[in-house]
Amino acid sequence: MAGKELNIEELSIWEDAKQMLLKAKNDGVETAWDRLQQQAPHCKFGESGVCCRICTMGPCRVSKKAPRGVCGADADVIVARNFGRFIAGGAAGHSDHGRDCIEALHAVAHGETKDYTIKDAEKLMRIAKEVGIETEGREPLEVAKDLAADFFENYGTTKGEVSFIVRVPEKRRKIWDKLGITPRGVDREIAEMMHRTHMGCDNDAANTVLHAARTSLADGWAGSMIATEVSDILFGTPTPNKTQVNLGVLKEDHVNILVHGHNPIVSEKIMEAVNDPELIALAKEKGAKGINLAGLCCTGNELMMRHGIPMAGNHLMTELAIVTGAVELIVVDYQCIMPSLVQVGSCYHTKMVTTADKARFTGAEHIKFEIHNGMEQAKKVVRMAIERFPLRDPARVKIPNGPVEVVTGFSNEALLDALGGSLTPLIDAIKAGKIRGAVAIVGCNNPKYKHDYCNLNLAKELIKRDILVIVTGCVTVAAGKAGLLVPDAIDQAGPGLKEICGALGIPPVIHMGSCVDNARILQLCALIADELGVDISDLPVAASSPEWYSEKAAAIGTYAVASGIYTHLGHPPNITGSEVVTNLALSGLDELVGACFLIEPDPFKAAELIDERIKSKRLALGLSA
Ligand code: SF4
Ligand code: MSK
Repeated sequence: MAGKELNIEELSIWEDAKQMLLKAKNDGVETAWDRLQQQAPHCKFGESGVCCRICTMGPCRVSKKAPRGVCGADADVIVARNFGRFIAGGAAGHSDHGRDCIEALHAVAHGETKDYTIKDAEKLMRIAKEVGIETEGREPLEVAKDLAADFFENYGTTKGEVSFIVRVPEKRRKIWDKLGITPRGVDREIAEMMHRTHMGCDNDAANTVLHAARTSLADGWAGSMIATEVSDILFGTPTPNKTQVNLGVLKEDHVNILVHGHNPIVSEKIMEAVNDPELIALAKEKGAKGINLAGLCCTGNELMMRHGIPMAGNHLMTELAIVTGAVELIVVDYQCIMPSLVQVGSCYHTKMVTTADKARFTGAEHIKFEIHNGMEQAKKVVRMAIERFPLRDPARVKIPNGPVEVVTGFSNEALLDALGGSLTPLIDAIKAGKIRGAVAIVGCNNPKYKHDYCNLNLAKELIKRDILVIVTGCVTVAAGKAGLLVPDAIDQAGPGLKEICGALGIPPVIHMGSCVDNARILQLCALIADELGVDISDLPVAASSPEWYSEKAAAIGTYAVASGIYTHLGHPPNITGSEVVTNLALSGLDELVGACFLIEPDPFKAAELIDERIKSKRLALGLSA
């Protein structure tokens, strides 16, 4: 470890994290926090976005002394191009995940697999009808063939606009049409972004940023939305259920398996395999009491939402979960998986297994999952974990105590159920000022922040102000660990929110799923806007990603803004080297799409500023502040 000794107290707000950071130090295990220190200070050119590497006349770093790259591109053009590619990366991640879900649906519909089935046929029919597919008198599998085909087309170039455009409020569609940012096809917008940002193409920063918005909209209203809806069709639409979070969900006397990544296609089969009686018997033969499955990050969110599988931790807990010394195996699909997990695992007896050809890790075992062999491969993985149980060194095991209870599973369908079948009670509560607004706090951890300090404090501050909070992704674990995801948390809410959530028996912080499930929030906003006959930008709502790190989080933030939702980030993307791009992000977009970004690292100040915005939206709707 280079540099001065890290002060563990300053790294995370959580006891389980601090205990494992200390253990990591004693065990000689390097973590993200150590490597952040080695990387600091970060390159200022990179940080402000003015480093261009897109051709070999460069790389060019522009500055006051050398304001243009070799080709003549200035800081605005370079920053906009870098930002555009950043968004394209995030949109590609979510949307390729969505494509994998469609491939699974296609295989099920065509009878190419017995390992996956349609779990929610009612939702299949409803969604198919919504996008204009004939459902009357037809068998679900026949409809599924057409739905898969329609969704595949959402990725191409000929459709003209994505299928879920039908969900977009009329006023919003007009705004997009006027600006020329209505999303046509996922792959089309991403490919066009790569084209535009090739040397010598789009050399107008604002024009590039608008295409970044279009690319992100293809993610939100197609790639991510398709991923969510198809996952519900294949694995069941979530309904409220109880489970537990934090590292205390690991069990000392069990074989512990962690699932990590994003796509439920792998983790669903692992979940079935850990319940296989033969494998449970084998685990007992090896001296364990059973097999314990827990989730990390968004694959964890998917299993938690649908099946109440406990969650071991969020992004910055992934290395620390292995440091417990109690994990036999971690099985991953893709996205947000630190390459370091292989090294951390090798310091203990933990095996890392990869499952997707597009996400292999040197040093990990690769067990390729395909739609036709998911169950067979899952059993192989679980068997491998069991075989490793005898290799565990009990002297090196330390599992922090005390998992915390959470209530999860709030799909839009489940929320509507909780509301008695219609949005009216929610809208009435908003009109009466009992619920003053709603904020989705989503996204990641980033070791540049004290782990979960901003995620948690923002949520707490907002519910105090009678603002309903919705969480997805890694923020879920922060809210869960603090006890905010249970109905009793209404005691920490303002009087109005307390009254409404108390009457409905729901927590003041609602868990809606994984990163792709932010699409559920888009749909919910659209439904409320339609009900009120206004645009999404007129609603007293906001989004926030206080500790974000990934390209995907930036794509989510951008589609939220482009959909009319004011969005807070704890820190800016690498755009500050361009006045044009920064001004667009912080104010210019407000004039164009009715929303913009707010950058504020302090969660208390952020809560104040978000509250101001909500007040202004309420007043504009003729409601009390
Ligand atoms: Fe330099 Fe222009 Fe090439 Fe970028 S595109 S590396 S600014 S010459
Ligand atoms: S996993 S994108 S760290 S939320 Fe979706 Fe967590 Fe952010 Fe990944």
